[in-house]
Amino acid sequence: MSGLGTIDELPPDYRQALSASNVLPLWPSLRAALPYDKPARRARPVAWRYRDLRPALLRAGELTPIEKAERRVLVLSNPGLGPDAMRAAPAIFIGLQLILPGEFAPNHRHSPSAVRFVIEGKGGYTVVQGEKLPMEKGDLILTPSGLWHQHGHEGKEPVIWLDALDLPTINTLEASYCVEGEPQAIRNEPDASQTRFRRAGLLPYQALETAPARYPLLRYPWREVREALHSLSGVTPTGKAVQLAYVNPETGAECMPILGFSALMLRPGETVAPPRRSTSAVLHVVEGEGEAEIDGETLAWSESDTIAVPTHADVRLANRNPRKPTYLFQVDDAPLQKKLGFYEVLN
Ligand code: 1HN
Repeated sequence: MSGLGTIDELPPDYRQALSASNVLPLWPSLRAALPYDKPARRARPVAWRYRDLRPALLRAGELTPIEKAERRVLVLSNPGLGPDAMRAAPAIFIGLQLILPGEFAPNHRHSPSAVRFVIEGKGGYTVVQGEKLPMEKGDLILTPSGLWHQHGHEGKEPVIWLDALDLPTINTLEASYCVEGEPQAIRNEPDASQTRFRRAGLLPYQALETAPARYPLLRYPWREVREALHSLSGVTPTGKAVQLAYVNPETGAECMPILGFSALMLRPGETVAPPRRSTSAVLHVVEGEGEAEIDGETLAWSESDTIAVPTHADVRLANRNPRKPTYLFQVDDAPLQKKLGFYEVLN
């Protein structure tokens, strides 16, 4: 693999002496740590089919009461990242969470940042710092680092959502921890998407006179995202991605510090080949059916499936339905890569 030698070429007494001093030679591992031209990727393209996950999640509802689980979550584990990896992609934790009618997931806050993307069911809600955020299919709900959050369910059917967290990065930093709290007092007013931030381009005037808030908007209703995708599609040439980024309305920057979120629309029969990027990503199907071709591997998808896309991958996304659009929700680690200065669009 390289001209740098292997650990076995070194005399045993030398290796033992290094090891006894808690020291390693770099050169046998240098090329693995720093490969030429392209990262050595362990994460694989993977599809998790909702028709397989849903029964398993409902069974977890029978097996494990919420009081015991705290959060009833099945974790999407990318097999390339090891047998028990709590990672769908290198920097992305994805879980599917179930909450049953009448259940309450207790108030806590933690150092990792999380978002929820609602898959099915009516009547679920999350409370963040006293703000009650209704959860309808396709809504994006933010629970940023350090903010109190609890979940509840006032409906009749199971509610299932996708959790996306920056947990892998926070864990690598050995900085992940959680604090429990008393149930929050809920403010009796609609969430900010219905009051302060009714439409893009308009801000409460006061926002111009103070420093921008870090997390002014915590809920992005799907109804509005879907409508905006349709409007954007009218001015986007066929084959070009119709894609909207979820941003902080006061700064225009990505809404969370490590993970980025966007919504994509593939028009009936359309294929889109986005440029290769240095980020990894997870795609979740909101509606529609089609195929992803990732580094030559074809993965079929239908509604509520979830797909992992490794870094530097060649990707083609095809909507196989000739009559209906497909909508995808994308999570990536672009905000972190941009902050670290190595984000690249490769072609
Ligand atoms: C968490 O706090 C939630 O609050 C969901 O709903 C998933 C996965 C790992 C660590 C914390 C939640 C989580 C989590």
